[in-house]
Amino acid sequence: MVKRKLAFAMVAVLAGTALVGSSVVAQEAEDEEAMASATEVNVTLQEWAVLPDTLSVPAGSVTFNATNIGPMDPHELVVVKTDIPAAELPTREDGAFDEEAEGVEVIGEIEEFDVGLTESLTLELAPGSYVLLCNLVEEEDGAMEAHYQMGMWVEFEVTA
Ligand SMILES: [Cu+2]
Repeated sequence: MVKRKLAFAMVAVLAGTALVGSSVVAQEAEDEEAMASATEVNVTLQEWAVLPDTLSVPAGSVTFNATNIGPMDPHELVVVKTDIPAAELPTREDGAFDEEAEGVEVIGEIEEFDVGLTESLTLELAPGSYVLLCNLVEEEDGAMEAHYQMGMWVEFEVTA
């Protein structure tokens, strides 16, 4: 009886492996399709604003092309799914947006990059309310300056 169970378990494992293999291939095909049909959003980052060229996109694959025009500071682009108004997001002690808080979900981000550069990120976005923001904090004349507090955020909508 024990032997029989083992054999059965082996078959289950093999079947499972085959399934994983085919779903990986399917996923890759889906990814390629998504890349081809991604909605492009060009986002300008500057002191102190996040300025996308559209405030609403259809759900699905979305490519953010973020350009940092400074003039001085590196910036980043964080894509947050939340129903909380953009100006009222939970913050940490240093003034930064709290990425771990209740009611917010960080979907993806372009890490900080320098003035004059453009960085891209493609995400699968479900319908809902989002905030695009820069969450850098730096010391400025001895005080902590959170880019979120300085106004580097914008509300963004993904429609069904
Ligand atoms: Cu910034």
